[in-house]
Amino acid sequence: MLELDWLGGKIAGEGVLRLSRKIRDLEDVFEDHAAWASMGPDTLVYSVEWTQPTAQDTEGGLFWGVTVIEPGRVGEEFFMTRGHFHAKRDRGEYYTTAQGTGILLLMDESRSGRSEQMTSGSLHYIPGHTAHRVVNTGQDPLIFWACWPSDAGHDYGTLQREGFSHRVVAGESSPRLVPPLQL
Ligand code: PAN
Ligand code: ZN
Repeated sequence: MLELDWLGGKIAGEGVLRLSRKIRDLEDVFEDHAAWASMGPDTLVYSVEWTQPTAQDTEGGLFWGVTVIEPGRVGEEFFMTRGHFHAKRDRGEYYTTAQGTGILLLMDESRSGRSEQMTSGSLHYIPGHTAHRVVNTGQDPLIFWACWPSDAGHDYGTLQREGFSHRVVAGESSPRLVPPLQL
């Protein structure tokens, strides 16, 4: 059995997998390349802990994980996850926010974008065929839990080539979507 630190964003127990993404791993993700290049390459942007109780690709299995996005910006753009479509496009996912404030960016395969506000207790259903990326717009870590099918897989290449439909940047008083989108 595993133990969750729900608000701290940690999973304790055997077989927990972990990864971290630093500034140096995210060169193609942020728009302002000069700002990206001026930052310490080892600056932590986000980390993920997750459990895979079945083998990857098991039809009908589920994985469970947590992501912690640090507060910060690259130029005007807030720290965020790389974002992806699922390799098996029809696979959906749940996200739920434990702590912090952010924006879930969603984009379908015809590049139509929408967004949902993330705040403690918010639950987000990500349908299949929908790219998803989380942006930390707050001053504290943004912690969210996720549950996704074992055979979903991650397609990062499509967004690497084509980018996301929208970006989230710091506005004068509140975060702003570019191009504008109803929050
Ligand atoms: C999440 C994400 C996690 C990190 O577990 O993988 O938040 O984001 P990136 O994978 O985009 O770097 C998920 O959506 N799994 O399917
Ligand atoms: Zn996903």
